Amino acid sequence: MPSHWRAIITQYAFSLICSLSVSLSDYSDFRTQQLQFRGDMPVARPETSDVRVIAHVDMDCFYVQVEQRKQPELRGLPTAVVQYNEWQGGGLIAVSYEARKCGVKRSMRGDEAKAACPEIQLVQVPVARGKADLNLYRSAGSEVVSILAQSGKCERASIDEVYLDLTDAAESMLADAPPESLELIDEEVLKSHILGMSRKDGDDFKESVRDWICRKDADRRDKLLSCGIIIVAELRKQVLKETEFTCSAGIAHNKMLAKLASGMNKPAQQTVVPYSAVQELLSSLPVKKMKQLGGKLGTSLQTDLGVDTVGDLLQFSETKLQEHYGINTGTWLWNIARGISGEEVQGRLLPKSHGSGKTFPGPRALKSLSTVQHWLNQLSEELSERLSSDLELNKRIASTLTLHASAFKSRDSDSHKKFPSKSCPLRYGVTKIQEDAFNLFQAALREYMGPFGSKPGNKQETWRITGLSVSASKIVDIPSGTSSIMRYFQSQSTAPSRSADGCVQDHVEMTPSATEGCSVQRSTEAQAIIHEEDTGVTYTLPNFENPDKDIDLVSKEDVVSCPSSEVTVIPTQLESNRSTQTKRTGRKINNQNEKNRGMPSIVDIFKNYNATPLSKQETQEDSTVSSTSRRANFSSSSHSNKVNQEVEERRETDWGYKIDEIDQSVFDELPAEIQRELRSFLHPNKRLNTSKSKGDGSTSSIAHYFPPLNR
Ligand code: TTP
Repeated sequence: MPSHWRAIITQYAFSLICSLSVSLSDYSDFRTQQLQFRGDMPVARPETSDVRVIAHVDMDCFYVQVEQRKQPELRGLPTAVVQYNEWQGGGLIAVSYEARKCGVKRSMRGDEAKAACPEIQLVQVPVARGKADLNLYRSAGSEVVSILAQSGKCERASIDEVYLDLTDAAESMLADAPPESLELIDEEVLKSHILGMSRKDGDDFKESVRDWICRKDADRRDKLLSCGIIIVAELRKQVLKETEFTCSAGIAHNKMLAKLASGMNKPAQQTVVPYSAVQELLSSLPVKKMKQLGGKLGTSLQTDLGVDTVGDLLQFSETKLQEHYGINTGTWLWNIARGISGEEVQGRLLPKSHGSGKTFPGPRALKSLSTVQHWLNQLSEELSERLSSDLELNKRIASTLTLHASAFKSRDSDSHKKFPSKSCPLRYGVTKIQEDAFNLFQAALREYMGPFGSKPGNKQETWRITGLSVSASKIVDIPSGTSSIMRYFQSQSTAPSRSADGCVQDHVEMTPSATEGCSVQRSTEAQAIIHEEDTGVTYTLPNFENPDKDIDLVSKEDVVSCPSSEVTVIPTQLESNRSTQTKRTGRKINNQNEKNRGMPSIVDIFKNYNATPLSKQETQEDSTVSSTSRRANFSSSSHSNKVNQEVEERRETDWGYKIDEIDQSVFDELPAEIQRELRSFLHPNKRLNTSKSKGDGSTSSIAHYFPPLNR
């Protein structure tokens, strides 16, 4: 085999074994993959000794602004965006500031809002597949991100929120054109709210701001913050000019403080937290308002330690807090009481995960497996569409599928029992996602109902589903050089079709066979789901999250957070059933029907590969070029390049880590020369997973997926 082909194949094998391992190894690597449980307890991260300048930018009444841009005649009028739902005029999800002045709140339904403000304009969220379609808002959010990302390291935190690390930009400004040297300070800068700024009676507000910003005797931290104020004001103006959207911002020395500040003066304003104002800010801040203290941890602080405000934590030593909450969380609490947070702005412009959800409140609660399946199919379709577009546009793939639901029982002896969340390896293709989502649901339902809950004939206990969502997480970039995988996916038909070997059953069995065909992982931390009806948004509320703003944060992110580390794989009989079953069907994957249903075989990928043969070195150079041009697309600024370089580095780490998860038995069945090539990719210090072959008498399917090229 020519060396350039080997190099190409090696790259494919490398990426496919890591990412598409569901089809290649019949889930075997997932069986050996033990993901670590990470609870939702906050963890202290060391704060750098260098002064940082961080901004949190939050769009004002975002969905309303998007709708007003579409219909300019609505500008200036009290307006609200309502969900797709006829009941009582639909629930409000975004309310303009004009409507807020009339007493309209997000918690209201359309009819209530009209009663409070008869002139209110209600705009319905766009609808697709019988549920809210948020694409319009997502792409509007992306427009904003692309502007903000030019200024420094940028982290998209939700559909309408962004963190920026402006340290480099502020330092450059301080070196080249410090505020005190500026003759003209923009009006937008002068409108900034600077916490703790002293102002003598009668002093003009803007003059006081100017004095604060231009103080010659200010310390370096405040000088950098002043530069941040000027930069953010300029960015907000640019966002307004280019997108017609207003936004508010918080500017501080860390993410935590910047986020707290951004909501303090809305709309279209910015708030600054100098070091000197931190204690005062925190002393009056109710613990529950602090990110990560909205849930059980905050409640425990209130009830067990009598802490009402974040500042109250100052009375406890670090050791005392560690005794109560463990070393990490204890230190984190000690730190936040002092406004210390080492959390860094991640250079991430794309969402961490994708989710699609819907609620079924009151009489619309789902009560049969067939209706659940119907809705899961819709949600899975939307999810699949977004995964395909992420793959196509961003060359990213997700590897974990998670099902969340909220439910209640008709005769509930255990009313607080949450419907468990379930995850499994994600298989691309609409039908696969639909099948897996439904299987996850059935597994979760069995657990929720308990051993006697839904025995056939047991009419006493029935269930109702009030919310459903599916999400895809553990998203990673495809390593460069795998362009034909993209081509393969593009050539795939995504038309859903009923699976011949599907595991869908329209009843709940209390035996494991109900989920045959699914490898089920149990989410160790059940996540509460709070949905807005029909918004298509799933609001996950991990324990200890702030139920107010943090729900927003997660929900707006379109993200159902399911980091791998929160999921524990529990190898079950079901998984080996799955392995066996998939092995049986593995050989068929080459036929057209199978192809249309989801995961490609590696053979098909090779068939579609038309690249001009290159030497191994050339291949690598080519990869570099492609990743460079991808970087160039993000931003031309050198800072951005640095950001993306970090992303590239992280990507390599991601894949390096995954290599360790390759099942030895899968590896053994690769052709010897490919094995050699693959080995050369492996980190010398890391070894392959040495778990034994499955021992069920069957051979792994990899050989069938991986015939010689000249076949
Ligand atoms: P938020 O930023 O929480 O609110 P907002 O932008 O509407 O208003 P504010 O000026 O106070 O920040 O949410 C951003 C968008 O997310 C919001 O416009 C609509 C959507 N959203 C929901 O769909 N459901 C919700 O429960 C929340 C909180 C937001």
